[in-house]
Amino acid sequence: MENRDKKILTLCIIHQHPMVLLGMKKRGFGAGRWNGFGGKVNEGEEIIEAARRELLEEARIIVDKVEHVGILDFFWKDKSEVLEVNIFKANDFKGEPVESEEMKPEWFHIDEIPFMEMWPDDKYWFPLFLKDRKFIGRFLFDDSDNILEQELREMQSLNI
Ligand code: 8OG
Repeated sequence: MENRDKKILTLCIIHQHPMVLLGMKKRGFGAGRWNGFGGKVNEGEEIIEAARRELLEEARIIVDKVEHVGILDFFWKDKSEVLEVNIFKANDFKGEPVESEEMKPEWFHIDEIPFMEMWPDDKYWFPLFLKDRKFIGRFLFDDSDNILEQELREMQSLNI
């Protein structure tokens, strides 16, 4: 496990209770799914700065205060790649979300989150996210992105 190539990614979701801002991913990895905004962390970039940059690039909004709320590792049965997705929450932002080449933003009521059109793991951790909890976890997928194994733990802090 330790030798697998690990990619560090961000995922930022705006939560203005009772609404969350998601985007329809228009191209690339995860296309056709609703998700938060995010992507790969560049060399030498702080993870939190990467989260802010992706929000600006993908939704054209600026966030100041963002909270690191989750770390999820994703594995695939027949791939050596591991994704570490760092999940962030922001309540306030500047600007108006607009469609970019990558994402089409839309607000959803927390009772109407489109889990059927999201990554299959999201329905497990989103309830913790909405309750302002912190969490870590790992999900193992098959090559059709079905979950084969999972672990999810609520944490007091992510300083592990
Ligand atoms: O740069 P790129 O768009 O390929 O980055 C992938 C984005 O998708 C990044 O924000 C992290 C996010 N992501 C995964 N896996 C999962 C997942 O299982 N659930 C959710 N909600 N997001 C994921 O890479």
